Amino acid sequence: MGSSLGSSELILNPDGSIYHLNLLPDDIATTIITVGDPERVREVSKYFDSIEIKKSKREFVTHTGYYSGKRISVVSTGIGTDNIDIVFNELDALANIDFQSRQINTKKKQLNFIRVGTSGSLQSDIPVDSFLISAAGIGFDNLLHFYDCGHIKNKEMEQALAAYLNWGKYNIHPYVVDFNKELGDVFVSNRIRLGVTGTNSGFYAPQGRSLRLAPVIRDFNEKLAGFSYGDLRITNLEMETAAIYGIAKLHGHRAVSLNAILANRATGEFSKQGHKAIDELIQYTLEHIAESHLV
Ligand code: R1P
Repeated sequence: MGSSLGSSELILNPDGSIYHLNLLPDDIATTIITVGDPERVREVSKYFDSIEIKKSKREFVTHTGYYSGKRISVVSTGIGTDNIDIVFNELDALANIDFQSRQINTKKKQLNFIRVGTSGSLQSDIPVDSFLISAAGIGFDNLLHFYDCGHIKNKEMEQALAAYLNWGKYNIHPYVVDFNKELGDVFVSNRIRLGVTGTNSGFYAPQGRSLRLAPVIRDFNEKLAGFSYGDLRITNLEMETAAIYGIAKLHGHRAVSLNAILANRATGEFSKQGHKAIDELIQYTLEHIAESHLV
């Protein structure tokens, strides 16, 4: 028997639920859709045939139900990789830690994570309202640097990118983690393109935006758009994907990120029908889960 996790390590609420997500182990399905916006949870679960669980705390809203005979959870993460650390560690704890004994289960359960999010493209040929699967996530934030993660990264792409950007002087050391290809293949069609997604720790200067404050790296987006790695290029920016890929892979789970492109940063355009694009991506995601091997 291993040692049990202390009460400030595995924090449980008085009802036995996990600290931030407010969930019990049986509340989650094996297939979990994550969305940034808490309001988007009901935009997903409105398509379920039935909903059995509705729970929330802070920005973390969870609905679990059935779609086409498959049990699915949808969980909101809020914005940013700091929240991803909380949500994905707690979802893993729900699946792989016994809350009574506070011990890690010997038999590990693998979860499937599908992010359904919004994003801005870096190239003019990736139009607003189009869909994109992230084959890899590039983390410009710090989260993965706090974990022993050398074995799960795409070190080749990481080194090529570091040499190309040469941004060490800004203290930016991007990490690269690939999607789970088997899970990604579930969502491949001629409706959705494959890309590489940059994940940053902010929305304005960290994505090359300037209102009253100018970014230190003035050609941030152009520089990223100019990187190529084999057939791949950095296609879009958002705020969660690389961390999701990293924390999921470290725990042995499978993850894929699906993006509705709302902004085109090269042309300066922003979607006039963003809600419709997200709704179509939600329906696309659910239909592909229904037709897939996912249980
Ligand atoms: C910023 O507006 C938010 O939108 C994108 C970014 O990743 C960030 O979370 O995704 P969501 O629409 O899924 O939240």
